[in-house]
Amino acid sequence: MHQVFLGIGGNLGNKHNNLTNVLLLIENELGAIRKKSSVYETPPWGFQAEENFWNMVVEIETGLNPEELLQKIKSIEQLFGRKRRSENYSSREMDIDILYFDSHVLENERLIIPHPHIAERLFVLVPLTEIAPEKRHPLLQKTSSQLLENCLDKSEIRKIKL
Ligand code: PH2
Ligand code: MG
Ligand code: MG
Repeated sequence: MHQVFLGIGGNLGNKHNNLTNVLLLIENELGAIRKKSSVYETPPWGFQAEENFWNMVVEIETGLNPEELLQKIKSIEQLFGRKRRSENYSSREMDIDILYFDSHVLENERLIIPHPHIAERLFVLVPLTEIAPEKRHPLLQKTSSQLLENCLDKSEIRKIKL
């Protein structure tokens, strides 16, 4: 079995329902959820949009390999009506990113693991540090807490009381 951290988020549609539903789909299709962060409201990072995101991070245990996991993630994203709206960042109903896959380092045309932007994004580091403060980034060799401390992103992110 593999320990995988997923970053989840969206800024279109009913964000509360979408997160509730995606957690069920993750449990059914990808693997058991071992840890689940709080949900955070976060401003769009890297592009302009009206709607803020709701983001969270979960730790799952899966028997899938990275390619199988990616294929299933894409099918799940499509269930939420996600369409490729542009080559750049754009608003979306649901995005599921593989942050870490055990401590593997992997790069091909479809997939880069660890996710290349972990260290730059408060919307990832805050929920990740909440559930895995000591998890070490296999390339940067820093824990989530250390990455958070060094992060230059100063976005205002807010824990949502659900
Ligand atoms: N995802 C992006 C780009 N920007 N900003 C926030 N706040 N949350 C996201 O999940 C997000 C983003 C690309 O996937
Ligand atoms: Mg993403
Ligand atoms: Mg993605």
